[in-house]
Amino acid sequence: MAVDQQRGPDDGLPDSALNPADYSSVVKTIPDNSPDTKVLYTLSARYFPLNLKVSIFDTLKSKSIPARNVLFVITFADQVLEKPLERDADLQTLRESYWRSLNSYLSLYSSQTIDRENVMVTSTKYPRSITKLFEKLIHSDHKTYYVIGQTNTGKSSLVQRLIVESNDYQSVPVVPKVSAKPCSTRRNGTFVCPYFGLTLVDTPGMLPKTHSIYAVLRPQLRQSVLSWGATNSIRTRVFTFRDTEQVLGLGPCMALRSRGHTGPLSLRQYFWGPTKLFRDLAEWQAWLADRRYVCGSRWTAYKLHASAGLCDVIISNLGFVRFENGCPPLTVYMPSCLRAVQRFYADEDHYKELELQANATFGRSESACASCTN
Ligand SMILES: Nc1nc2c(ncn2[C@@H]2O[C@H](COP(=O)(O)OP(=O)(O)O)[C@@H](O)[C@H]2O)c(=O)[nH]1
Ligand SMILES: [Mg+2]
Repeated sequence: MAVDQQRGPDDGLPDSALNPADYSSVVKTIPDNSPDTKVLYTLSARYFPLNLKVSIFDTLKSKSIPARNVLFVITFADQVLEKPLERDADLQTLRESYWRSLNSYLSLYSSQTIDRENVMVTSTKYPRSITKLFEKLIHSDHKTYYVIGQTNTGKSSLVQRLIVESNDYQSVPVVPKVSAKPCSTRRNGTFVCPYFGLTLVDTPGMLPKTHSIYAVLRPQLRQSVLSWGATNSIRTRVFTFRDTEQVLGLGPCMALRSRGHTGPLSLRQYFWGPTKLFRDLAEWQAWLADRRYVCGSRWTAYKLHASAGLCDVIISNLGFVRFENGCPPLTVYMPSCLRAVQRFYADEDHYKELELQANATFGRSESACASCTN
């Protein structure tokens, strides 16, 4: 069977019509009072962990669906690795690490914990990862899964490939369409593999209206940002700050200011847009105010915690910056409605997470931001 990749929805909508489903309209389609229904929650490794909607457990509880029925699938594992995934052992290591991370992140907000068994890691570039997921699904008792998650986190790809995996696809008349263009899945699609009794419900992609790039960027740009995320891997750059007033711009939504730091800064980034070293502050201020990209959101300055060892700063829906050689006490500027966590590694697999606390807020009023999201 040809695995189908279409360029965009064929409903004639213009490219700028990015209409993400909201969280409540997606979960509303999961039947009430259905303790046997399961949820497969896709979390793209690119935005992990900030793309997890922590309130999912409460929502499902109101439908009598227990937390253990949620299977977290970390997709796009290939996008955040330097080497291709080639061995099941690597998959296992990743799974351990994401499981720990999920619990560490959740502990910032709730008392909920997740079992290791309920975390899987996949990449369409490593088909064995999908085989393993498939085996897990067919060995469970009740096999109806709602596949939910943010737009462009690989939900439709997963459903498509699970159907292929079932080798039962002749009995499945259509398979879901996959597209790099966000919000291509407009309504639920139910796919049944009769032989295994497996039912997969592919849902439209969600995008949070707050705490995300959706709330910040001009509408025409949201789409290209999200599509960019589906097709680009991380990049490594080394920057040298030569004086104390330089600013590093990471895409149009984040800047690092180097006051007090002059050494080289080795960064791995997964960010949309160009990375530029600004020579002086005035130029940077003009850039931040550039209304071509960003709605008139307020901006917040956060002081990063200094760290001698490896650390990451993860920004909701945008990506992450990794400080390879430790982090100097930089100030990071970003639109106030985005969230960020800083992650400190004791070693590759052990780390703790801290949400960044705002230091100062400046710029235009919040209301200008809201008016741009329509
Ligand atoms: N590199 C990579 N690309 C993927 C993976 N999963 C999906 N994609 C691509 O990401 C884009 C969005 O996938 P899609 O399944 O439509 O996402 P959905 O919006 O969540 O249904 C498509 O271009 C897919 O080919 C993955 O594991 N790795
Ligand atoms: Mg889809």
